[in-house]
Amino acid sequence: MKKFLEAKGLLILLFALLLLLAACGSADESGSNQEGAGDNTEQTEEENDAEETEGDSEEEESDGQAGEKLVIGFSQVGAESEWRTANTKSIQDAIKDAGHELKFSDAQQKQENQIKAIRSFITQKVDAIVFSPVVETGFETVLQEAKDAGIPVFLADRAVDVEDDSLWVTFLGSDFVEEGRKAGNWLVEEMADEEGPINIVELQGTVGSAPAIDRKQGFEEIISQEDKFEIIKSQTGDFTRAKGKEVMEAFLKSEGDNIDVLYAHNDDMAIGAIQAIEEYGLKPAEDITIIGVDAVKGAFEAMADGKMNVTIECNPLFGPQLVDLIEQHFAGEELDKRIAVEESMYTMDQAEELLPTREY
Ligand code: GYE
Repeated sequence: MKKFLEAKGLLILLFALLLLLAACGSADESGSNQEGAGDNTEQTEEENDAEETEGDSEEEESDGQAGEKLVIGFSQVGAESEWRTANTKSIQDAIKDAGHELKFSDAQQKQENQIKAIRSFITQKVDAIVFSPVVETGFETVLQEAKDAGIPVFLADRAVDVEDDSLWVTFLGSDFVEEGRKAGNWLVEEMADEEGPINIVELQGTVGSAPAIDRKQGFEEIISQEDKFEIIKSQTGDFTRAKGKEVMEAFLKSEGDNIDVLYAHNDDMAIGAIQAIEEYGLKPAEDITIIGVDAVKGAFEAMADGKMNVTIECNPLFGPQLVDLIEQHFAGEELDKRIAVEESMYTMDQAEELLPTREY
């Protein structure tokens, strides 16, 4: 019995020693890796057996290694516009072309659907999540859940408004404030010789979405520098043609000939509004100056027909760039928190020539 106790004591001592060694090893590892690659380096450490057997979910659920096939969950906003359709295809194609597996979810412009989709990606233990948030706020909890599960989140197209920016790896998307400024600057120049008041109606994007908030802000920042401009009506058209038409009908009903300019936060709403203007008996682009954002084919067609004046480019074709960033992350590279897509602006006189070359 004594011998047995002695042997047991020795075993316990040995085990404790082993545990101590394992603990030192893992502390060292995570320390050096965090410096090297930011917040989500846990992903590449799944070989740490001690942690694995203890059931640490952060370590368990990540098997993305550099050059490896990844399982990527993509929570998309919806299918509300031409821009969105092009963006969905670009991201889906890029993920598949790079040999990764895609799990896709369309939120139909509803935040609760996106929260559900992200939770389901977490349960399915995907390697990475691509997320285009419908609105900016209200995603803290679910993003924290993804972080706790050790799954890196890549924001595509739209930003979130959360305090802790370690909840996502990087944000790849357009500078919407700058797009609003471009729209404002174009109008200021176009109307340089006109006397005021110049009455503007605004079709806003989805309430609470980054592009709606930012495009409004950038535009107002510029036009507010001159007294002659006034936004007389501003309402959401939810980024869709149908809603754009419906709201423009209401604007025309109450303001009619008083309207000089339409600023639409996307081309689809502008195109819907053009129909409303024609049905009301006014000439789009002549009686009412029309500004859109996105530079989709539909806007080029409207401009070539002389029905729309200008569109500010917002490029949706960033799928390949996004996949590169995801792969860089899994290769241990540190990414900038904010990566902007470069874009331009196109007017009516360029439309016919450029239309055949437009990719979206
Ligand atoms: O401008 C609009 C779409 O988030 C940039 O969403 C995107 C916007 C785009 O529905 O057409």
